[in-house]
Order: sequence, then structure tokens, then C-alpha cells
Amino acid sequence: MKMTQTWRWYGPNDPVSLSDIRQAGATGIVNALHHIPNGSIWSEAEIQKRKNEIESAGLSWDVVESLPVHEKIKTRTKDFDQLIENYKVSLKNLANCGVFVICYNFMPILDWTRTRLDLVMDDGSLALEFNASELRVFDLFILKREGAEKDYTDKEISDAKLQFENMSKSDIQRISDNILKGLPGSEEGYSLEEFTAMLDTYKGIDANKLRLNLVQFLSEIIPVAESLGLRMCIHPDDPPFSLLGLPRVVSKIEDYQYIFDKVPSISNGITFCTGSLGVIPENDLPFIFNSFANRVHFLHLRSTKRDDEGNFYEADHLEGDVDMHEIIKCVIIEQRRRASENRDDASIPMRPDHGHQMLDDLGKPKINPGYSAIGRLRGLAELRGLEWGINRLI
Ligand code: DNO
Repeated sequence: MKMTQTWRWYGPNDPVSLSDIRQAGATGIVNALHHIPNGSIWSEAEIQKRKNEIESAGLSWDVVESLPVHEKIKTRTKDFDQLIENYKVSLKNLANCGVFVICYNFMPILDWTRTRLDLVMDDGSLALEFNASELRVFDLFILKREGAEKDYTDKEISDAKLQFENMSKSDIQRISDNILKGLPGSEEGYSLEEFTAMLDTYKGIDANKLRLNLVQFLSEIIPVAESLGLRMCIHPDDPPFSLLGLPRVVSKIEDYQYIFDKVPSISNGITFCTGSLGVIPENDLPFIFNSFANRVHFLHLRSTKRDDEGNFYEADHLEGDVDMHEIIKCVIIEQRRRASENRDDASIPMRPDHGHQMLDDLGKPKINPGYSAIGRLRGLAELRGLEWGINRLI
């Protein structure tokens, strides 16, 4: 029993083609209909069209990432009930077309956040980085968020001021664009003004309130997903701590425990993202995996390297802070357990997440940061080998 090797593909405009993906050895595709505006229904015709395209390349559409949750659902404001109805219809249409694993997230306003997309590694490849002091500069002196000072110490504020005063225009632009314009897969991008207006929609929504909104959303969609045989899998917050005063509710084991206690169906599952969860030193990844193993429906395998200042960068897949050997061992044991129960989801879809930009990809005019071909191909090859080796040994 092996993991199902999948690959995130951004659709026909992705510079990495379906045929490249096949040559990398993946069999499954992770895909979303990015051209459909957030909140609108994914029709059966649109889903089927994409599915045919994927299948004609000899691959299968194994996972949706993401079926985005509209901001108004997260804040439970105007029209949210209609948007939830639309979400249910999209789920039904996906099930009718035979796509059963659905990844989504519940991060306020921004999807994943990095400050630099081209951190030069010792070997010359480029990695994604989250730099906490640059984030503070952005918050205090570029965005000038109302009340931001409350979130930082006096020293952090005076250091950020100095850093800002010495920052080049291009660095200011880089940080703002990376945070606001949306990294690959994010469905929205904002100007500073639009983002400030969006922040206002979270006034009065703290982590407790957002958690309740998540549970209410789950109470409505999970029964539908279950009846359709779908496996919903929530992606953890990336990074897994509060940014720009916004609440976070999917970062730690207690967060998961809470939502599974409230909505216990196995259709209420996890996208186990080792890179996101691995940024918190207290997160014991094998323990979290084993605590909820039967509801891990999708794996994002990558590693991060953190320091004591809240910064991290994306390491090679078998390096960094994540003990990938231990994780894959847990996955193998869980897959065998499922197989012994004749579960049809015994092989868990995985994708190599965020590779370095390297080799020929360094010169390419257009790549999706974190999603260039060769770095992920390296990651997939390493992960596949690791699984193969452990499978032989245990
Ligand atoms: C980053 C990704 C995120 C993630 C979504 C899931 O590379 O892991 O874009 O896919 O947040 O909904």
C-alpha cells in the first residue's frame, strides 16, 4: 500500500504541463477551477470539462484544492446563507463528477503568507521565506493598521521603525505585493486600501467567534458531504499564528480537537500540512497525525526551518524541522490499518509541497513561486524513495 502521488496543477495557464507532471511520476492531479469567482457555483459542465482534460493526459483529478470559502461565510455577514447553499451545490456537482476529496481553509482574508519568494540557499536554489520583522514593518509603517502597536513590544516597534527607514523602495514593494497580491492558489488580491477595508469586516471577530463560525459552517456542509461520500479536509493556517491582528483557528491540536468534538463525522477531515504545522515548535507532528489519523484525507509534505525570532524558510523536503521519516512511518501504519478495514481510502493522496526554484527553472520568465517543476520533482522523488524504503523495513 503506497500513498497516491499527486501534484498541484493550476490549470491550462500553469507553466508546468500535465505531461511534465506525468513524467515526474505523479498519477493524480490536485486542481481548482480558479476562473470561477469565489462564491459562485462550480457547475457540472465546468468540472467535467476540467476532468476530461486531466484524464486525457493519463492522469486523474484526485483532489480539489481549494473549494474556497467566501469571506462572508467566515464572518457570517450578508448573503452568507446563500453562499453556503452555493457551496453545497458545488459539492454535489463534484461528487456527481467523481471528485471526492475537497481541501479548503478558514484563514481570514489572506491565504498563505510569505514575505520573500527568492531567498537564496547555499546551493543557489531559491526558497520561500516568512520574515517576522518584515511583517511588523508592513503592519506598522506600510499598512499602518489601526491599533497595530498593541500587538508588539516597544523594542519591536522601534526596531521596525529603524528597519523601515533604511528599507529600499523595492523591498517595500516586494513585501507589500507578497502579502497582499495573493500567492499561487489564493483567490483574492488586494490594494492597501481594499485590505484595510477588509480588515474592518473582522472588527469584533476574535478567535472564539471565528471558531464558532467555522463550526456552524461545518455543521451545515459536513452532513451534505457525508451523504455524498465526500472527504472534506481543512488546511491548517499558514503561518499558524495570528497575522495583522487576524484570528487563527486551525493551528494546533486543540483547534482540531474542538472542531472534531463538535462535528465528529469522518467526512470532517484534515489536510495534514507538515510545513504549516511544523512552524510551531510545540506542535508534535506525529502525535497530531496519530490523534486524528483516520480523518487525514490529504497530505501536504514539505519542511520548514524556523529560528527563535518567528522567521522560517522552506527547507528541502527531507531537511528542516520536520521529521519526515517519522511522519511517513505514521502514514504507512495508518494506510495499512485502513487497508485491513477494507477502506477505499487506504491510499492517502499526498503532494510534494513547495519545492525550491532550481536548475532550469531559475531562468524561466514565468513560474509559480513554490510551484516550479524541478524542485517539486526533487521533493516527490525523495518522498517516494523514503516511503519505499520504510515500507520495505517495517
Ligand atoms: C500553499 C497552500 C495553500 C493551501 C490553501 C488550502 O501553498 O498550501 O494555498 O493550498 O490554503 O486551502
